Amino acid sequence: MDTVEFDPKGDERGWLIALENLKEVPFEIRRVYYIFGTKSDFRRGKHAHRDLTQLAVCVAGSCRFMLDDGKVRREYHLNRNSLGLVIGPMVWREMYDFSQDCVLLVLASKSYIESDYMRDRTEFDKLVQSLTLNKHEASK
Ligand code: T46
Repeated sequence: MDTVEFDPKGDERGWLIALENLKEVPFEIRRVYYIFGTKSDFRRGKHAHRDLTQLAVCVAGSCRFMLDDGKVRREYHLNRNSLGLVIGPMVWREMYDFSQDCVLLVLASKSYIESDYMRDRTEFDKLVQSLTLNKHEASK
């Protein structure tokens, strides 16, 4: 999980930000979706993905992300359309504090597969623990 600052191209007409595969976007884009009209007192997400990388950007308005890889928990405020947030696999995410005008654009490395979602926090914590143990064993 990391933030990336895009380079807006501006002239007297206004602004443009371009995002390309393997350049600003660190993977091949397979899917695009956008989230809008979220009420400010609702939290979205509350899940992790087994094998998916995404880049999220608030192209209008703002929202906050809480990302937690089972060891480190961080909060991000996506409050400008030049700020992208890269979210790798095995990261618990929650999005909240959506402004009324928020349009959250998400670029994804894979098609939509419901079985890729882990929506149970206990299951996620167990998997993180076993992956950490396996890594530790392999490094011996
Ligand atoms: C994520 C965060 C940032 C589809 O049919 N196709 C899609 O590509 C997606 C993303 C969702 N859906 C359906 C599944 C649900 O019936 O749209 C409905 C809402 O999806 P969900 O409740 O998963 O939305 P969020 O905002 O909780 O999470 C979404 C993404 O699903 C998730 O991958 O990382 O945004």
